[in-house]
Amino acid sequence: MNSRIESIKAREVLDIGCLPTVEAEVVLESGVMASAICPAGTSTGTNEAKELRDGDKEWYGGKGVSKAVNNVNNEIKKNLIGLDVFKQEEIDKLLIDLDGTSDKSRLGANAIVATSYAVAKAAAKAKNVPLYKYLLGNKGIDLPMPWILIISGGLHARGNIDFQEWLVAPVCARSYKEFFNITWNVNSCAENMLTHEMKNKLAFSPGGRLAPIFDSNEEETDFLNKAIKKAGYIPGTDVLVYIDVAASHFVNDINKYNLKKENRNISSTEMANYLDSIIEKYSIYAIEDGLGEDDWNGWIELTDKIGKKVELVGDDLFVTNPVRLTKGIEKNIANAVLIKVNQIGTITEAQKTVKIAKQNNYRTVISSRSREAVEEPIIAHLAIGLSVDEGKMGRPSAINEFIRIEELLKENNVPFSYSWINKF
Ligand code: 2PG
Ligand code: MG
Repeated sequence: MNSRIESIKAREVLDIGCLPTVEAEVVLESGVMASAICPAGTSTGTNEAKELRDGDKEWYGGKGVSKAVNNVNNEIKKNLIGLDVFKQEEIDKLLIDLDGTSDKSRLGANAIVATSYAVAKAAAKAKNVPLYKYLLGNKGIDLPMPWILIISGGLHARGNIDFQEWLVAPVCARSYKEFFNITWNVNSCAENMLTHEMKNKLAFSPGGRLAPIFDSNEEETDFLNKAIKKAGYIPGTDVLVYIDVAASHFVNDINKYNLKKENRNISSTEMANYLDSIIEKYSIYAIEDGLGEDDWNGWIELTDKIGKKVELVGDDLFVTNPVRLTKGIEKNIANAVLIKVNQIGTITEAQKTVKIAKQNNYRTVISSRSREAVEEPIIAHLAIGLSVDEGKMGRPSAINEFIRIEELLKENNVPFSYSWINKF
């Protein structure tokens, strides 16, 4: 059978932040070959699957991934050779069982993710279809709503402000092509305002995004609101706004939320009230990780307060984990889940989480990690292929892939829809 895996090889390559990560390459008996690169997070949740880093200070300051690479080249390779590449679920299960831990820490989530990705890519290539189509099977093609990052904060921007991300989605667009032009307009207005009118606030994150230095999270939000208006759009109507509070990363020892720039330590209840006031005032559409990853009681209160007004997304809270999401659903917490394959480890597990979310009417938002390889556009395929509602797209590589996919679908008259057009 020529769809059998003939060999697997991994290597240490660099992500956008120039830190090592795992690339895996799968070769089939037919000669088909596909490779994939594992992403990494900067603000990771405590309950995520664990990537394996060498810890050898002489090798990339301890951040090397040669152990994870060796695990692919030896143990994983030995067990996957001869398997049918179309059996993604079985292969992912084998990877989980082989690792044997609950958090993928023995073989390394980075080794497992790169392998799971490369297997899926090789299977799609063997079928001669794009990866998203392979993952969709017979389901129809719906192009999800992207969210584009405009402002960075928190751990992504050396703490210029407490909250981590402000993103936009111009739902007044009628295609991806138009969509990305409008996000560019908003970003460009924001940058111009900072360059010409508010010079002392201008700053950039290590990832090259705007990271203005205002005195409060509300001022950052107000600034984005003004930039959207200046670009000629109505916030909350033409252009939706999404804030990733990433609150797990500023909870202090006494379980209070430490808003450094505002010089305040506030309780879950006060955080919920603060977020409530911001969403009302600035017509915010979505709030992610408004409270910390283990503040389950706080989340109940937050959901009661704003769950009907906004999309309330759990990232560090659920970590794409079916068990944590199920617990959240039982407690009636949040109403949307962020999906990051490397938080859980395999494509199959992420698909399971998406399924549980859909069955319970939770919105699904796939997300890039803050550190992806420049040439890896897999997130765009996963967004469409896993049928999620929305996608936080961090890098041009993913955006470019969306542009290509949209163009090809139109050129070839393939039927597809945009779930977000005319919805808001
Ligand atoms: C997040 C992500 C994506 P990171 O918190 O949602 O922006 O960041 O990859 O650093 O966890
Ligand atoms: Mg997040």
